[in-house]
Amino acid sequence: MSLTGMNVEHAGRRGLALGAALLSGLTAAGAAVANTSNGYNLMPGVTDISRDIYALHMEVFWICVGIAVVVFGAMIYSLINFRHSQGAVADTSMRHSTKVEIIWTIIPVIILVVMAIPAAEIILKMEDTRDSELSIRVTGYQWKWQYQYMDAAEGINFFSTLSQDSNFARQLHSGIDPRTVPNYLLDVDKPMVVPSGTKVRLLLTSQDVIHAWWVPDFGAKRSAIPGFVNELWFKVTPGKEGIYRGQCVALCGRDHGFMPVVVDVRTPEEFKKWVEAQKTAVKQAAAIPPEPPRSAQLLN
Ligand SMILES: [Cu+2]
Repeated sequence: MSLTGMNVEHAGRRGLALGAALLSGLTAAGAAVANTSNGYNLMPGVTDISRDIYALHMEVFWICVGIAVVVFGAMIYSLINFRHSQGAVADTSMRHSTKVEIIWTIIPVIILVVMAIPAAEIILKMEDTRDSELSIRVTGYQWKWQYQYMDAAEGINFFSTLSQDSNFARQLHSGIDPRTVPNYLLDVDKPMVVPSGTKVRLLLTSQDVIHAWWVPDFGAKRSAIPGFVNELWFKVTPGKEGIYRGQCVALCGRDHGFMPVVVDVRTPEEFKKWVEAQKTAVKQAAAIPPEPPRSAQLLN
C-alpha cells in the first residue's frame, strides 16, 4: 500500500498531538524534580536570587527538552513510517507555504518571549543594589582578595589568601596528596564574614588585572576590573548560615587557581560580636608603638 499525501498529513497531525502530550507530561515531571539537585545540575543555592536563577534554568531546560522531543519525535516517526521501502512517495508539489513560514516564525518568537520576560526580571533584581545594609569593598590582586568593610563594620580591612595547607600541597614535589587536604584550593586563611538576612553589597575592583568574584551558592558573580567599580549584592536566607566557597573566575595569571573565595555567613548577632572583636583587635594593634628605625636602635 502506498502512502498518499492525505495519509502523510494525517500522520503528521498525529505526531504533533503525540509531541504535545509528551511535552505536557515532561513539564509536570520537571516541576516534580525541580527542588532536587545532584552533582550534574546547578545548585538552588541559599539566596533568593540563586533560587530564582535555578528556577529559570529549570524552566528553560524543560522547554528545550519539550522542543527536542517534538522535533526529534516528528523526525524519528517520519523516518520510520515514511521510508522508501514502505513505498512512501515524496510530496514534491509543495514549494512554498506562507502559512507554514508564519507559524514556524511565530512559535519560536513566543517561546523566546516566554523565556525573556522572567530572565529580564531576574537581571533587573540582580542589578538593584539599593537599600543595602552592609557594603564591602572587594579588591582583587594577583593572587588574593582584600576585603574592606564599610557602614557599621567600618575599619575592618584584611587580605584573604589561600590556606597554608593547600599552599603547601600545591607546590611541585610537595609529597602531599591533595586528596588528604580538606577543601583543597577552596580554603583561605581569613574568610569574608557576613550576616544572614542582610542585603550585602560588594563594590568590586582590582589592583592589577581582571579578576572575578564568584560564590555559586549565592548566585553571585561579577568581574573585578582595574579602574572600575562593579556592584553585586546577595542576601543569604536566615537559617542558611555556614561556610560558602567560590573561586576567582577570570583567568588572571599564573596563580589564578589559587585565590579562592570563602564566605562565612553568621547570624546578625554573631556577626555583631565578630565586628566588635575585629575592631578591638585593630585598636590593640594601633596601640602597639612602632619599632624604632634600625639606625636609631644602633645609636642607642
Ligand atoms: Cu583572579
